[in-house]
Amino acid sequence: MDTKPIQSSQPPVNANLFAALAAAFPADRRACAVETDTGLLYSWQDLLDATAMVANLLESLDLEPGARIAVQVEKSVEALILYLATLRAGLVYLPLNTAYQSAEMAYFIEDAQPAVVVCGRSNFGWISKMAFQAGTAHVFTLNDDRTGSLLDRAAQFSRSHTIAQRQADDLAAIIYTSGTTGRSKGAMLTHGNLLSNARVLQKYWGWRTPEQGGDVLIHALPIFHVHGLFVAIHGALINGSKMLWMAKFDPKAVLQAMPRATVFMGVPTLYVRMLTEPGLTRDAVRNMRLFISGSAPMLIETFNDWQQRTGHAILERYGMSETVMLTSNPCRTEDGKRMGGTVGKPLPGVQLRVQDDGGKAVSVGEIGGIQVKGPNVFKGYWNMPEKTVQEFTADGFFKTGDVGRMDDNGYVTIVGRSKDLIISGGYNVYPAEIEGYINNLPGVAESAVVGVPDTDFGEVGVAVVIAKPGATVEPAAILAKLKATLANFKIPKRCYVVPELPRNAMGKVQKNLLRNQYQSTQ
Ligand code: MCA
Ligand code: AMP
Repeated sequence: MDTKPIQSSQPPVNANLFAALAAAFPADRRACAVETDTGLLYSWQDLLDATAMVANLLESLDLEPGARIAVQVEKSVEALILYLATLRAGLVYLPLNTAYQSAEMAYFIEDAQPAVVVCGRSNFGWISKMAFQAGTAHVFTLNDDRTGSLLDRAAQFSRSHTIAQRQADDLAAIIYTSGTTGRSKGAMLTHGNLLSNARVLQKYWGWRTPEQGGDVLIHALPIFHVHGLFVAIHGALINGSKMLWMAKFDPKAVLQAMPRATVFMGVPTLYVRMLTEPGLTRDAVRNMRLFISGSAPMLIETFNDWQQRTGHAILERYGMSETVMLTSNPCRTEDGKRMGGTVGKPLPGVQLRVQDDGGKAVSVGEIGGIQVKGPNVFKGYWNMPEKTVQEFTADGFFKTGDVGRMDDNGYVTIVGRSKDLIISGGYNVYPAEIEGYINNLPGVAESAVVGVPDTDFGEVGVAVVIAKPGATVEPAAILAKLKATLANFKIPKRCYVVPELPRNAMGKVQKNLLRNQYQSTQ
């Protein structure tokens, strides 16, 4: 008997995320896809042409499958095009916050071993040196004024390009997220992770296709983290929705754009800042359909104030770099009511459970560690197989490090974190990393960094430092040294030099006591 498998004449389905996004572009390719705050207009055809040219350039470099394209550039539509082109070429996108300084960049480049690095003109000198030393073959520039060697080179390539064939399990991006030990971990996300999440959110948040009247998204977040890069961009593109593109968040500019938009996404700080604008009225938001918040806890006061001023209940959702979006408050009434103070219910396809320290499920309403499973959960940490194993349970649930409870209607409330993490204005700051730098400064014996409440950023860091016997250390000098080394959002807002730190019987620093002591020292 002939046991040869039957060959199908059908080409395999392409699981490349870009293929799904491009398939959703509206039939009218001349329509505007992205409008910038400087008045530039990009059509859907422009996105297709430009991503083809950049993808052709990347493919001409003959990179290994799975090669990383590390990008530290200011927000621009060309940066968006580079992201999409990287997907299109089947390569792995690695975005880096523009606030990162040389020590941070050196770590990412050494760890990820990117084949290509793209940076702004003003950083080319030091970044290219660092990258070439680490074995990177190509360094391009991309500036926020549509210039740079990446675009110069891409201009020589064709606008025609066949989207690279990828499996759902192939890597699409690596997102670095800080670790409790102070060492950042690269979360490996696949085409399948990102596409499944984008499709679930498209339905759950009731995005309206152009045929259904269309949505218009105000995009005011940075594009080097999950919120701005994936949730916002995929949300708009997979739905053929136009984006009003803002290089930086400016509350007045967002308010001005609202009459021409329907959806806004922000971290709580953006809502807090918009609430200080007298122009935030029911009339200003008359055209808006949906306000979404996430990345950090939203105070119930902010939720209530927003509802009172605008008539809109903000939809709060919860996610992580490792998992993209996990839970969401309902958008459509048939899915339930939006409950302020909660992060809503597990999204369709996401299994979420709350367990005690002994690995047993807690009762409804009881507090425990949040664990998740689903097609959105990442493939593991780059180059850290042991760490990856540690973060999953034996039955395949990812341990989020968030502490919360679920009520009998399935709504999840996050009450804290078992990981020592500060979330400031939507950015994560790991005290262990900052303490490591402080402890290495001359004259410092030890330090503890804790998060305290802040009206603008939600939470900010405070450093408490012990000097070595006989040494004198100045708080201002410590902060100045940190500022010269670390990303600006990581710098503690205040620093105190004290004789000793409170410790428990085991000798461990009692950070809860420090939090209480320094919370009202603004
Ligand atoms: C700026 N500064 C900050 C922060 N941002 N300090 C603490 N926390 C911050 N987040 C400091 C700067 O160091 C500077 O200090 C001063 O504030 C002004 O800086 P500037 O750049 O002008 O600030 P800004 O433009 O007002 O920025 C604030 C911001 C920004 C708009 C809230 O931080 C932001 O865009 N945050 C969003 C972050 C985000 O997208 N997160 C999503 C992560 P100095 O004057 O002393 O130098 S994705 C995620 O978390 C998960 C997966 C999820 O669920 O979404
Ligand atoms: P990241 O490392 O940037 O992916 O941040 C993920 C973390 O942000 C989560 O583990 C949560 O601690 C936090 N987070 C995200 N969304 C929310 C939210 N809506 N409420 C409270 N915490 C959130």
